[in-house]
Amino acid sequence: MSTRVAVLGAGPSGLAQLRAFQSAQAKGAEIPEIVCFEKQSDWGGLWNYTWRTGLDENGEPVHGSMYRYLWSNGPKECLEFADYTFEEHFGKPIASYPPREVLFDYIKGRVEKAGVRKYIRFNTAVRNVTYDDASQKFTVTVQDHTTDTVYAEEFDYVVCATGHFSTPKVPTFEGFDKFGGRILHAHDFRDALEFKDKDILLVGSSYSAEDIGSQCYKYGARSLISCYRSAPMGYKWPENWDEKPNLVRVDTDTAYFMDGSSKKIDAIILCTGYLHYFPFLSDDLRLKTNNRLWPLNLYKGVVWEDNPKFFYLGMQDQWYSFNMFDAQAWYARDIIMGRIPLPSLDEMRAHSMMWREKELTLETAEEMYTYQGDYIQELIDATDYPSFDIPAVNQTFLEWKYHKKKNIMTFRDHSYRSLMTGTMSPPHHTPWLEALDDSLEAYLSDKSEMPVAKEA
Ligand code: FAD
Ligand code: NA7
Repeated sequence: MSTRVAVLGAGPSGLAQLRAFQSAQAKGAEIPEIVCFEKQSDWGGLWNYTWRTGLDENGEPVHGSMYRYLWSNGPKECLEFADYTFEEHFGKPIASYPPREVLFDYIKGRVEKAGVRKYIRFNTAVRNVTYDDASQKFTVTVQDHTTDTVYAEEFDYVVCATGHFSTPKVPTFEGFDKFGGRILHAHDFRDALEFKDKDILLVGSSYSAEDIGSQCYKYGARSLISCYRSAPMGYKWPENWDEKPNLVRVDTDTAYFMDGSSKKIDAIILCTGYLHYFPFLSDDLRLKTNNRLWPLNLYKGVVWEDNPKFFYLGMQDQWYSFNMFDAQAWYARDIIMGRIPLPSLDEMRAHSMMWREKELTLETAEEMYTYQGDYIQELIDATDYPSFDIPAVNQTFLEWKYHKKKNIMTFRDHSYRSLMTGTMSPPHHTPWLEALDDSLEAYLSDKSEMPVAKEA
């Protein structure tokens, strides 16, 4: 029987794995048999928007954490695939911060071109994965919701690409059980219009707090207050947005903060991050980490050191995203195909510790994305993934950070040069704050949403 590889999840990381194998095949290599299990009915992972929250139509925990009106939170030039550019997909240069639907379209375009949908079993949730030392095989047990059957198959390798921004981390605060308004986690936030004319409290000081708050501001929240545990976000917020030290307690309608201040609020959105959660993996295979740049036990950030036939993709905190998943998928592919030999366990551990020790010295954002860029460089140097100018991507991150610092409400109006094609992106037809229609059609059209000035 031929070598069999299971890929768990068909989000950007799982799709990168399918594309990596297909790319080797297109160059004449014989590839293993691949089966990808995806619990949703379509591919794209988080980028496949759902209005649902809680449980899905099959009773599975809803994977989606994205919301309406979500636009890329970094320049698209930093996540561009090196083997499939935005220009190739859209047939023209487009602006730098596309809304979700546009990025979803781009992700789909590459895998449609590669013809890898045939490898995916949709509506199929992975229930259990175990490894048997005697047979040296994994048993993957899944539930196919289309036929409502549970079955198991054996594999030689498993690649876990189920993401880590879907199981919410939900702290509690004194008085939550008495609060009279809605309390939700960012994972369940869907539409900013729900919070129009409301006074909102955001707990947390990272991407979700920044972006969900900005959405609520854009779509008409009356006031916002965000609070931090470690450090403020520190942007120049609009006049109806205050930033406070952490929440101490709430009563029926008021939040009390560590600096002794308080404010009446209508709703609380917990932007407190996510758990790496793999309930379907046996304990010997399960990654246990918080959201950070160098989780341990993963050689080169992908190989499960305790069992190097098991791989994880995309488990790091993400400055880089799509092209990092690619670099990881190409690397995992080449180990599976015997093109890259693995060192001894001690050497793998020593290598991981070196990266961890470096991670612990990082202080600034620039140091962090440069570190992640160095990591990606190390991976792509080892495979045939098309090389790209990582120092130039780091430079784009630097400009992005500068634009955010200058004005958090206008940073998405800036444009950057593609590091893959050299083309400068055009400005978008409408400033982000005025662009209320986030559809693909509106984004790709030339029509401004700005009101036309009346002639005198
Ligand atoms: P996911 O996209 O989470 O995909 C994992 C897949 O695994 C899903 O399809 C899921 O259904 C499937 N799966 C999970 N469990 C099972 C199971 N038991 N059985 C079968 N299938 C399963 N990144 C950016 O680059 N730019 C952005 O602007 C950006 N914005 C973001 C905004 C939000 C709100 C969030 C939460 C994340 C954002 N990200 C952004 C980061 C995001 O993590 C990556 O872009 C990307 O989606 C990660 O891909 P992935 O394949 O690793 O994981
Ligand atoms: P992150 O980036 O993991 O950030 C989580 C935030 O939540 C961070 O500011 C934490 O503060 C804060 N947090 C966590 N627990 C608490 C408690 N108990 N009290 C107060 N604050 C808390 O998650 P995000 O959802 O913002 O971003 C995830 C991805 O989504 C990101 O990659 C984007 O692409 C979109 P800390 O700094 O740890 O003190």
